[in-house]
Amino acid sequence: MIRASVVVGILTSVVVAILVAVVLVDASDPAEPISADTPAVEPLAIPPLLEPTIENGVSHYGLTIGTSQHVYKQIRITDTYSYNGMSVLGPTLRLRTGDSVVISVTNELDETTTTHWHGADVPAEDDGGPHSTIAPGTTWVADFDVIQPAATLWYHPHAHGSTAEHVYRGAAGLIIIEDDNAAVTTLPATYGVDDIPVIIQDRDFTQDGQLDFAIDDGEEGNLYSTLTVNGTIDPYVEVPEGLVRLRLLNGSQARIYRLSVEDASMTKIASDGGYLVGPVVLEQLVLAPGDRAEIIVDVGMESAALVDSVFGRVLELRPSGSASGTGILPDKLATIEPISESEITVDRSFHMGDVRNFWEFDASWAINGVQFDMSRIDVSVQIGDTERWTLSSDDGQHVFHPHQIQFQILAINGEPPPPEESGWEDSVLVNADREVVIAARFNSYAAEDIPYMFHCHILDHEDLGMMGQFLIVE
Ligand SMILES: [Cu+2]
Repeated sequence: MIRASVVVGILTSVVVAILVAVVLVDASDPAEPISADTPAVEPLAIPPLLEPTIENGVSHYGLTIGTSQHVYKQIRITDTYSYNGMSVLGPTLRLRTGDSVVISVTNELDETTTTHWHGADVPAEDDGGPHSTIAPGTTWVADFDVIQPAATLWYHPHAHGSTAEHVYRGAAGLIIIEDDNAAVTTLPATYGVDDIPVIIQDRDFTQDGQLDFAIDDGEEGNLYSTLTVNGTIDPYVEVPEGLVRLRLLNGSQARIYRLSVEDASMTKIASDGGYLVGPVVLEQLVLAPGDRAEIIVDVGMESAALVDSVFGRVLELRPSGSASGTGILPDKLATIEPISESEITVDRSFHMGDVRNFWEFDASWAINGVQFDMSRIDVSVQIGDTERWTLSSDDGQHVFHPHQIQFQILAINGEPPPPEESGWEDSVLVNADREVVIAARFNSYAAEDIPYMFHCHILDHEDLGMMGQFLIVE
């Protein structure tokens, strides 16, 4: 027998769903894409490099997260979160493979947060996940050696239930790792000149210019209608003619970008975890939340533009005319030892889906049928093993992101990945039309006490429970 409350629940769900559908049709997309034909007005903000103090060969960095104010739109002053007193976002950390680093993170917010080093191969207690909370007014210290190759990583809060909001309000920054790879020394590498950080995030603003934040439990998460790059709306950046490197980060809550370059070629040189084997010329680059990509744009005498399929121009690359870039694109960038079938010792499957009961209105995002529980270990990995994970979904867009490891994609829908997805990755798009098989070597740190996370990087889904925990045991 069906109880009356269940019937009322179903009817309410139907009515609310219809109302929501009527009110929200396409509200998240921009009114009109920005044309690349007219020059951009605002110069791109470049986050400063954070200088370390060096003691006994150890590089010490200090980050402080707090509230701040930023002008996104003229006249309006918007309340934001940031690191180190910036108006929004945080400074860029530039590390080097082999460095020993200590990063202290002080929380000046009036709520608990964390700071996670996304893509970094670090011990679990230094990873900054939901277990490494930083209470208001306290400092948490991460202490690790940089043991991975050159890559563009990022840092952001990761407290369970508030990750989306803290990132949305502006708490995020880039990490650049450099190394001694001799193959790439001719690439553009002057930060802010021909090596440009490009942090892409969508936002909505209230009438009085404040950030309008919401979690959407739907299949796509919450999409906003204004695009920002490093906190700037529709920016330009002056660059030398010749090769320019863009370090792209999708720091958005949920939006997936489809990027191209107008009036110049686009060549991908690096994925999440570092350089590809060789450069790959691309027509379009799909950048899901959490993803990074390094691209080279060959800027001529006229402006080129990074363009998104929905928003139009993301960033105008304007030749300054005063300098000529000296960068040269090599044929070979890095050596990647492919993970072979014979190396694989364990197989696992991760299914990403909605486990709500039929009478429930709100989605219950889960992995393998269970929602996040900080006291439950979902997976134990033996250190030294190489594991193959099959990632699938039956509804919604998901971005599978395990902490600590960089993985290789073995197959997408049973086919080998294209060259641009054949490097090291830490985040990968998964949906009903895209089953992905990945493999990773677990050979750096054991984590017997504090688990690492694996989760969906659509932050709405993550905060709503689409996250699990793995240990790496001796
Ligand atoms: Cu998801």
